[in-house]
Amino acid sequence: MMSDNLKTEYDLTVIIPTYNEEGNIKEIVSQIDKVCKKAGIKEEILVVDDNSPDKTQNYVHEMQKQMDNLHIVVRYEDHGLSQSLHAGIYAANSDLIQCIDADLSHPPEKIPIFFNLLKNEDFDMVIGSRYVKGGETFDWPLYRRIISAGAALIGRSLIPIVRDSGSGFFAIKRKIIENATLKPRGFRMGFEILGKGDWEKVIEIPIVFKDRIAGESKLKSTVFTDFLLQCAHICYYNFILRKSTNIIKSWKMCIFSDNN
Ligand SMILES: Nc1nc2c(ncn2[C@@H]2O[C@H](COP(=O)(O)OP(=O)(O)OP(=O)(O)O)[C@@H](O)[C@H]2O)c(=O)[nH]1
Ligand SMILES: [Mg+2]
Repeated sequence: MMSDNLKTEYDLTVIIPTYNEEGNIKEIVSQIDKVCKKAGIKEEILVVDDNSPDKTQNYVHEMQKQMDNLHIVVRYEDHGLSQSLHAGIYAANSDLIQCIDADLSHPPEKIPIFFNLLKNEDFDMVIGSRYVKGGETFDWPLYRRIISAGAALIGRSLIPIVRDSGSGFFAIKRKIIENATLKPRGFRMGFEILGKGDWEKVIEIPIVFKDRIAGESKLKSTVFTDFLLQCAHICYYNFILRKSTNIIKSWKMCIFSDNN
């Protein structure tokens, strides 16, 4: 168990979920560390690995010899991306959390922008978005663009103020999930937080999403079913259990705001 004192030791925890990322882990860790050092952010880097059989863990242990801000959680059960992010958020030693993929698809140089919006502009959640002006996906085949845009559209039917609710590049204040009953599954942890978390101010910033170069995609055919189940649970949580008003709140924000 982490002591509460430690939570103030870092300004930000950057969580990297990994499964077989030996071709990317060293590069992403060093890029994050460089960007944060340059911006004066004292960051913890927390790798959450689902017991990868490749060299991901070995490389992290190697880098830990030079970096005392690099930590790793290895999970042995309930394999999954959202479950790993959830575990990482609870293991983090700071109250501001950034999630980023390991495969260099997300630009680490944007981390100081996320951090500033949480810390100084009082946003509760910041989302790196492919679907706002200036954002895009690079090198994606047509079928992937269609599936991703379709899922984004379904996401918008529940939380219309956010265009890219499926983005894995997002940052939160940890307090917004303290009282939420999250049911992490699939690849859309940010959407789970949007549907159930206790947020007031959310913003999207444009990102260019690049296709991975090293390693293989872990996207499974079940992610779409997971997403539909997640949508159903978010509706149940909002309308039957009445534990959140996020769907209605976000529709009201959308209707009464000039920006949407
Ligand atoms: N801990 C953990 N991490 C995972 C799991 N599945 C994927 N990841 C990590 O989550 C991030 C996103 O996974 P990707 O396979 O890149 O998924 P994607 O970006 O939607 O798909 P591509 O564009 O094809 O790469 C990467 O850092 C993966 O290593 C998992 O089951 N457990
Ligand atoms: Mg990827």
